[in-house]
Amino acid sequence: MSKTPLYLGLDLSTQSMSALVIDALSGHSIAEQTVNFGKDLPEYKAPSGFIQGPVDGEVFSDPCMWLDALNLVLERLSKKVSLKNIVAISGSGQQHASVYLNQNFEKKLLNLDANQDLKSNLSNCFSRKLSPIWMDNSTTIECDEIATAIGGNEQVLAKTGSIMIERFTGAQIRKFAKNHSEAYSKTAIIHLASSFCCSVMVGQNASIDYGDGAGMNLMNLEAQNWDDELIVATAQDLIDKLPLLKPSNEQVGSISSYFVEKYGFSKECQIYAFSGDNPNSLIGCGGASTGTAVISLGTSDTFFSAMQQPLFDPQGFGHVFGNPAGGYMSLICFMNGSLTREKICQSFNYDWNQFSQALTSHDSEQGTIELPWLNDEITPKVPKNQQAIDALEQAVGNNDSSIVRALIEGQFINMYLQSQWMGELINNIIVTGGASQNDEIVQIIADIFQATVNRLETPNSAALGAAMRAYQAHTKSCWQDTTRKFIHFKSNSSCQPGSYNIEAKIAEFKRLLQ
Ligand code: XUL
Repeated sequence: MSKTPLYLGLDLSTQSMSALVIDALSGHSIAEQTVNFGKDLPEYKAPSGFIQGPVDGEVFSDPCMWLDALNLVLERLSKKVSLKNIVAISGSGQQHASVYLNQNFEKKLLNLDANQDLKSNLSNCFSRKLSPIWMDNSTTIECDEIATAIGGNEQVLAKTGSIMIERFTGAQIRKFAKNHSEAYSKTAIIHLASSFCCSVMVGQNASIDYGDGAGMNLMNLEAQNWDDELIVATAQDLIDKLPLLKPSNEQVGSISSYFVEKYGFSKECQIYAFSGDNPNSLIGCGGASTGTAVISLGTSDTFFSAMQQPLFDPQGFGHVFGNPAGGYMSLICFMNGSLTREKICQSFNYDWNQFSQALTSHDSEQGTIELPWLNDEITPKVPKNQQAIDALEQAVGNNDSSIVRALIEGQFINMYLQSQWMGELINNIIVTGGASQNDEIVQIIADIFQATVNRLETPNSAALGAAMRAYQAHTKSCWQDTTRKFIHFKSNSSCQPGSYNIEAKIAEFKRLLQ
């Protein structure tokens, strides 16, 4: 077994908990384990990691399921790697999800019993059984109330880098405080998924980092502190219930003795602040510095990149978070991602090979484009587009597969247009996520953005980013060296831009919008 220093990245995502170990000498990942919530923990009855709430738009996850997953992933990992060689750990959590804990939490963390699992240790520490997660959009009223109290969304944008957003934590906290005031008053601390997991690993309440903190509509981006006005407008006594805000490379402490006893970690192993999945992915995709954008093609598509200055999206659809490597990062999230691509594929009864063929067999120069919103969209905020839905149905009837390319080009023209506010010159794009395996989609991205597109060796960019952050903070290496050491592209997968008449396509897209 390896004796070289190892670094562990944990990733608590919507559907799974993963652990990835990197070797500081070789610069490669040497072990990876995943616990899939649906498959491995079926007793939580959350096949994709979440459950719908009783009210329309409510989406929750069970934080006890996350604890069980942490036990299980570490148990599995301990069979593959000697955990005593891990010198530092950091982690990643799905952004915006919040965990509500009572006053038992802090005391209990100090005395975790290694003969029991984490859930049994911490079961009486929750003041709210379930955690609202990023898919919850039930807080429109609370968003309006907070924005009005602050003097409008322009003010919220200027303070936090985003207008009030339903899934962001501030509006979620307000809704809980309003509807469950007693349980809210029994809440001693509110963590994000990331800082909750970090607290458990270190055995004390951990801070929230600037990367994930910026996704709450509560942090003043420039002051890098809780914003007094927003805190007051959100809920009573909220300031007493929030952890401190700290830089992402903060050394939180040594690992809790629970993990030393149970899994054989070294008691010297250091824990560094956890962050959100998008800030971690920025690092784990090699996007720590400006000039490289990341496109993650998942359930929803996201586009993000490092930013020197906190420029804000004047339309209010995009977000600015803290970049764990320092400075800022932009993020835009599109609801019409893989679900829309799947819908197109299924409408024609295609498999993914036939879908790819449909993309290549139609020329982009001559082809038209279509608005890509087969489902409601948040960037821009528009309902699903009936014209596009009808056009797809008609094309299926006529067996005219040119619509496949028209819709996919429409997706990335929209992404191109919506990313223009960032004002960064993008020469390189890293694509990650399931659909990044599709060569034709990758070529369309290269053409539209006129950038070189690369794919990564490791698909789990959030866990890799967390492990890299642990390495960087522990060794105090510079980000350039850290990126060079751990980011490896898939060989022969680089894609160069071809000629593309972007102005004509944009004109057509705008015409369709009218
Ligand atoms: C970003 C967002 C999602 C979550 C879950 O704002 O809501 O990307 O971080 O991955």
